[in-house]
Amino acid sequence: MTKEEIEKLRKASALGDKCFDYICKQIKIGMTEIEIAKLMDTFFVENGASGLSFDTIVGSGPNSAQIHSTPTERKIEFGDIILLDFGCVLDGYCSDTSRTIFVGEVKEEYRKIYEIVLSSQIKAIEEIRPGMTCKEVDAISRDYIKSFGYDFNHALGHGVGKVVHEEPVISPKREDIIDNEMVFTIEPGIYLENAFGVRIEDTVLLRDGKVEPLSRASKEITIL
Ligand SMILES: [Mn+2]
Repeated sequence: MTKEEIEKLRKASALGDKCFDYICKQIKIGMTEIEIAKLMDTFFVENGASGLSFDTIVGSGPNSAQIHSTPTERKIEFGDIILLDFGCVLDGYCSDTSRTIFVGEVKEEYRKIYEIVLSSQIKAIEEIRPGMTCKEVDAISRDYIKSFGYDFNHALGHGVGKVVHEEPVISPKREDIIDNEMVFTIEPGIYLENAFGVRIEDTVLLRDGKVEPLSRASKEITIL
């Protein structure tokens, strides 16, 4: 990526951060997933985005266990977990961020899984270096998650640019080398079928040998 492209990606991610802050203030018990997704989509467009990187995901309660759920008429309840995966296109460049939040309280089982996913994501952010293969990068988060007896059925990440899913694909099957000036996502998750799921995703820049997150929305446990 060129400096100019990186700045555009940074701005797109920053708009994603603002959308997250906005929606956290808007979500109320009784709202549907579709209503929440529409509010996010409208926020993006009203704040300069030309469109969305992909269809916004709002998965609440058991719907959070689906990797890519489509928003439904399910109403938000007290004690819910909500998985949000959202991105906009700003000045021709995409953002892609996921956060998992809680309504009213955090059940102990949710907190436990959240902390494993978050630690696995931070571990990748801290340990990724240029010259690693995609497989090695993927393994940083995945091996950590596996050490608790879980796994996830998707790649750890993907490149982001003018299109939301670009090379490199950071999966256990890929031997491509990652390098400085690359922008990609780090998005580990744990999904417990028919129960709930957690994914935490940042779009990051690899520069000067280290990972710098472009998306900076809070990853502290967020209880609405
Ligand atoms: Mn993604």
